[in-house]
Amino acid sequence: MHQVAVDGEPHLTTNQGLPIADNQNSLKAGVRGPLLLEDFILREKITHFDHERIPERIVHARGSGAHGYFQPYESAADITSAGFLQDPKKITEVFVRFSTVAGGAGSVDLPRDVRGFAVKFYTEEGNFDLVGNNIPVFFIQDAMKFPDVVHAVKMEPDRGFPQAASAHATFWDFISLTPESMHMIMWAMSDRAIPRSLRMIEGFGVHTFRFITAKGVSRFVKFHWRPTIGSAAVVWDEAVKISGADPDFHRRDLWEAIERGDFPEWELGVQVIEEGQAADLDFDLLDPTKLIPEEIIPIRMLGKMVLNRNPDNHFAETEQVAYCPSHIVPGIGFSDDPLLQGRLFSYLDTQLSRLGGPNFHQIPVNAPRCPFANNQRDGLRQMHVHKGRVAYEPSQISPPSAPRECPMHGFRTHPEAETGEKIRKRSDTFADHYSQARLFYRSMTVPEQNHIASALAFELAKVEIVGIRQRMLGHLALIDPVLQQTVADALGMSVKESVKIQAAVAPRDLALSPSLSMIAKDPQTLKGRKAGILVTEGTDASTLQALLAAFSNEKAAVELIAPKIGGVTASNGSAIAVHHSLSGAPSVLFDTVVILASEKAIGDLVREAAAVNWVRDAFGHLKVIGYSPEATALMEAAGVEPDDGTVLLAGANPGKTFVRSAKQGRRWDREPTLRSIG
Ligand code: HDD
Repeated sequence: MHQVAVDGEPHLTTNQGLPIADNQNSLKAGVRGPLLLEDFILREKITHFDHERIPERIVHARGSGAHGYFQPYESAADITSAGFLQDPKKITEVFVRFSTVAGGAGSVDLPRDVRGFAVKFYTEEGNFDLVGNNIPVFFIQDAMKFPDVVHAVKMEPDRGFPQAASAHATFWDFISLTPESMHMIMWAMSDRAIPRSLRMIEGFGVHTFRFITAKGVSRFVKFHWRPTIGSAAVVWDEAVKISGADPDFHRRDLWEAIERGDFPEWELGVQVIEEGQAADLDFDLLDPTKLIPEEIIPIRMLGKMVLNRNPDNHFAETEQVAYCPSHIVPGIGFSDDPLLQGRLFSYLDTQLSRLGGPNFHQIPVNAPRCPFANNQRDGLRQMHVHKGRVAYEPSQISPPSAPRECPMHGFRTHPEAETGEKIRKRSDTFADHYSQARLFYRSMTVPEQNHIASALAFELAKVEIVGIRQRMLGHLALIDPVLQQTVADALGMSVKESVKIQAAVAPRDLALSPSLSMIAKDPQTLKGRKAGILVTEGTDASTLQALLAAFSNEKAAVELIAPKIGGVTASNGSAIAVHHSLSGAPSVLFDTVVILASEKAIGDLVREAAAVNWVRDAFGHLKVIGYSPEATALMEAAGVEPDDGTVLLAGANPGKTFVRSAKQGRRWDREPTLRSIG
């Protein structure tokens, strides 16, 4: 939009460019009279406002986006001819949108849910959209079932709740009758579904894709995104509380990290499977409910993505961005995965209704950065003024600049031989629904296994229909009998009540894959994490300085919290400005916390429920807590039993002492002393 300057001043105008004299008052018949229909300025403004919202995405409606770039480490020409993967100097612009799946656009950021991880690469050969999730497998094997699984998880249609939650009868009704979903259920009930930050999620292309070389050699690939600062989750009780304390927790975290220059980064990698190797795997590569353990086929890292710019406008970019798995570039191809094949249709179709017609590719966030030209014309929201009389080819009267086919460099589908009857049938090679569910569950550390059991018990306790719970217990028996027993106990049910499920293929004990565990891979870092320091009147200035320096050294963000937003005066008389008042910043918002209370302030803090809860929650959420000697009374009031994750800040170098402990992350060994499964 152009700024309208009259006399050197910027002016408000109507959409027709008419300068507006008064933006405060509508046109009335007398100062106290009714509004006049004649007021075209009011009508234009209100009409535009009335149409501000567009249909939200049926899934993944809640999303947060960012701009950035991708750069390869080296040429991947030996496996793909994709232009953006040929040269380590080539930088490709990207736009990423992270999302939850079930909730509406205004829902909270931290329900238990899968996270979408969609990347648009604006390559010189056209846009490549990698539309993945933070979980490497999916609930269903065939696109035919997608509307069913989505209707089951969305709020129930008669009552309009629950919003953004799978803990209700219709979801578990569907799941309990869909054995193919069991592997994904293990992931969805794991800590992966309550991430600490979008900056810390892994991403997966889920399906098997193809990489094709310039010579036409095709190999199968699975795409992986790995955050360079490691993956982490919150604990469930924290997720519940964060949803109230900051419904925008993930969106804000992503925005603030980019604003402070702490740019989120991921490595992009692929597992490469030679065509002949596919038959050696103990499952079908076309089945999207299966993964290939890294221990069997390691990931080859191709390059790094950095998100370094926040959107200028949430609606124009994050809301209007349109990803389609069918947006592909030469050197990359599809497999016959029946879920992927269905997606190739669905996304284009959804953009037509969401973005109002076939020209959504002209919206700036969607437009290729390379030139694009064809003979498609007109349509709703056409922004181009196409010139000339020819909108077809071949033509002998079109100008030399008219677009022509490009046999040398154009996209070619890999010529895979296909034969077969027309048939509606699931391949027998897709029938083992339990072995990889077991593999995932058994590859977790003990705390992670406990969390899966707790999540199942929580969710199933919200299902009032006993038969659904009994059927789920039957599935759990096939995944792991100990898990079945633990969940049954937590529900106050007996395993004898379980519905006996006949597995189409008896589950097998596959070799475990420790790389699936987040805790086992915890990088033990404070980088990208956030510390909260509670300060009071008279806080010891030198301890505070030592802590700030130590956190900065570790590249951790720090926020100060005081009983009042006006800040405090430290022991040396300096005024300390703070980011939050105590009531607005519960400890769930921080990865690690410190209480720097002074002698004169501690009495008031101990009497303040918000302060006691601050400490009690941080302890319950297994965080490392630092405290000044004067704050001991608050630790006691919160019922904290000192352990190696509670650090008394006394002696020389309190900053170093504290970060050494805080870097080790949550104290999982504290958990069994605080919480039972269920
Ligand atoms: Fe999908 C959106 C990821 C299966 C149909 N999907 C959507 C988004 C992500 C995924 C990340 C949000 C994109 C954005 O931020 O705008 N979807 C997946 C993954 C799947 C998957 C990883 C399985 C491996 N999806 C899937 C199937 C279908 C769809 C089987 C339909 C047959 N998905 C859609 C959709 C959405 C969508 C209805 C809603 C909004 C949109 O496309 O643009 O077309």
